Amino acid sequence: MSTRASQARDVLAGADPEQARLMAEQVILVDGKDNVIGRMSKRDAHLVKNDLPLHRAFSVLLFDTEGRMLLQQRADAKVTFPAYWTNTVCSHPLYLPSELGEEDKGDAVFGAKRAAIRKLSHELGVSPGAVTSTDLTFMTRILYRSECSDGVWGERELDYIFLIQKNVPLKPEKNEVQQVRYVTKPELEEMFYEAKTSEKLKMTPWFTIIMERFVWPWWDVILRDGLSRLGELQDQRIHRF
Ligand code: DMA
Ligand code: MN
Repeated sequence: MSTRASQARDVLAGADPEQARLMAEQVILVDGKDNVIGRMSKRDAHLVKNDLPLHRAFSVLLFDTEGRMLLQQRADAKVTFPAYWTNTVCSHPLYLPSELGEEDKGDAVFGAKRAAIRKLSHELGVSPGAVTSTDLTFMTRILYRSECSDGVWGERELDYIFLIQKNVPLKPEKNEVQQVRYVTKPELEEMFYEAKTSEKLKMTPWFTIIMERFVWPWWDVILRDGLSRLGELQDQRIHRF
């Protein structure tokens, strides 16, 4: 291919068609204090050459009633971080009245909960009735930046962290998720050790941050008391990494 042709080649050329289609979704652009400043396609908001515009995201960590955490391995079809292991589900609230929180008195957390329920259904086949907004416990927000190894794609997000403890039937969507696995604390410690010491297993950067900074101690509380005492550990801050 000539240089000119390769320059003209779209960043999504060769991408999985369904994942390329989803790149048209409109994500919510925010400033560093989480004020909404606009919208952008998921595609444009994840390009390193656009300086990775800061946008709103969410990460859900679901525990079963035995206190095991549900992980997923991202599908090879994913444009960003394909085949990486990560927390139960992550995605973006979309620039829609329902997911901005406009239908809930401007409550952005509630908007993110609606998005989380939508993606639990889309990625893992959790029927929307099986997990409701009251099952989602909001914990905190993080702001982080991370580039994919391809140098083209990356993340710079203001990420809302939610916990769930519930046993739910799963039916993973193959275009999103290639495997799911419930892990105990020692099993996840082993996976992080393997990710650090070999190339065979990769963990997403945001899951690594969330675990190291927050979830290891939260997990002890969950094993002892379920989610009932976690309110004390919740905060309204934006933690920067
Ligand atoms: C984006 O997740 C959100 C975080 C917290 C990294 P994702 O790439 O899985 O989003 P989507 O499923 O919408 O592609
Ligand atoms: Mn993102």
